[in-house]
Amino acid sequence: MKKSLFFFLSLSLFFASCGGSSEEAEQAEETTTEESAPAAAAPSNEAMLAITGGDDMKYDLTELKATEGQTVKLTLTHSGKMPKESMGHNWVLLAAGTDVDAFAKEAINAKDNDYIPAALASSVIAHTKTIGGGETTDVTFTAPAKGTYDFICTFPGHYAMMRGKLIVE
Ligand SMILES: [Cu+2]
Repeated sequence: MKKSLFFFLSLSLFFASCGGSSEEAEQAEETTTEESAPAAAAPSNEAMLAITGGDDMKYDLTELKATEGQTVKLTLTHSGKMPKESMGHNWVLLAAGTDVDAFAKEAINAKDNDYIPAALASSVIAHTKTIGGGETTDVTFTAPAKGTYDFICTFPGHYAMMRGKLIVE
């Protein structure tokens, strides 16, 4: 009896020490964990952009940058004192290939929809609401495919002065 028990124990020890397959499995698990961790915690996948418009009917920036697929939070600040009715500003990002002049013309008639023409909604990637002096607003969107996109203020008469490019890399 004793002899066969010893044999059984040594046999199990032998298998335990030679368990190459289970060691490999453990290593594989560790590798998987290491690979997935940085992607989940990557803070660079968000871009915080800020732009200001004033009573001088100008944006402080005419070029903004983002990376394709990034979550972009754009904050628009109206640094002036004039009310929304006479010096309203918004920030409207237009899809590639949009006729900016035609879009801005349509927007003039869309006061009830914050100067975003509903019929041309498919040309809008993202937009803020229209604000007056002293106000701040923001919009969050996913940066589109690599390319250069026009942004404008669609308040009547502003887009000729208030326009710029979002460069997506
Ligand atoms: Cu404006």
